[in-house]
Amino acid sequence: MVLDSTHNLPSSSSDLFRGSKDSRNKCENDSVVSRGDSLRHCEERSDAAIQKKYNWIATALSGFAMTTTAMASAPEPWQINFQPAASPMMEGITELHTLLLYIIRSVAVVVALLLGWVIYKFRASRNPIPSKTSHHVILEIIWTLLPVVILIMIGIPSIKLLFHLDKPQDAQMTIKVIAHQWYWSYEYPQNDVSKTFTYDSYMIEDKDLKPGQLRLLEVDNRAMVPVNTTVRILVTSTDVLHSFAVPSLGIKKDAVPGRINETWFRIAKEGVYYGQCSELCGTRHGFMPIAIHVVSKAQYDEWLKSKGIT
Ligand SMILES: [Cu+2]
Repeated sequence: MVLDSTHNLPSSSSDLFRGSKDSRNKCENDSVVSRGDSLRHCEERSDAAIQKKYNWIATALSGFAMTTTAMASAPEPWQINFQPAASPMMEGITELHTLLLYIIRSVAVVVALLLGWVIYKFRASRNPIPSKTSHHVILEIIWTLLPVVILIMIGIPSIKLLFHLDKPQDAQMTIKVIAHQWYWSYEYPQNDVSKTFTYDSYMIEDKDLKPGQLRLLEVDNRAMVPVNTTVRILVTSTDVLHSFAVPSLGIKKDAVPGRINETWFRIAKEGVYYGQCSELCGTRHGFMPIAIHVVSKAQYDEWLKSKGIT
């Protein structure tokens, strides 16, 4: 799949592991220079490394060989796993998803083994006179407490994640996303209100696609965003319910006429991140994609200049 060349992602699973090892080594070196700051950075980096590792394991365990060479922010044919996380929100969602997978698989394995053991050990030929036990205090305590412990293990990280997803910490800029039947408008509010500008973003029809452009995903005017910037997104609609959804950013916000919903993201890699309207909004619901183009701060300033903002 051809995507924006600015994507600079690991080309194989061994690169993922190499990446985590490198970052660990760098951490060790950093900590010689300045202990306090570097320790925090070390933790952040090693968290990211561990998560990369888990993502790889989750992909492998799912039984499908998802190629790591074309990691991108668009869907792949036969993809069953998430798109690679491109924002802190999606990193959190992927992490929780991986935790849930481990828990679900453990429960499935334990139940299957228990069932097999019961079928074998208590079969009629071996137990002609079945036990008449109807109560077992210890067993009942265990099968009540165990699910409670599992639910707490799931509940704590998911509530933490919900709070994290809720609001941006000190957003550096705001974009207002306005949904229409069947296209998006992006409004860039400026301190000087007269300089606020808006433009429309329509899907490129099949007949107009250029080589390398993604069918049903590419648009004529992408939403432009600078890299490493916390962006507040305000979502609304002018006609019916739509939903602003970008999988690699972990965003899915309803666009409701007369209301404004809020979400945020922060993207660390330049590139193009694709999404689609995720609310059945009419006949052309499937033809109003979202393309977020993340560029360097210098390129973003250039683009702003072209819009008359200095
Ligand atoms: Cu829609």
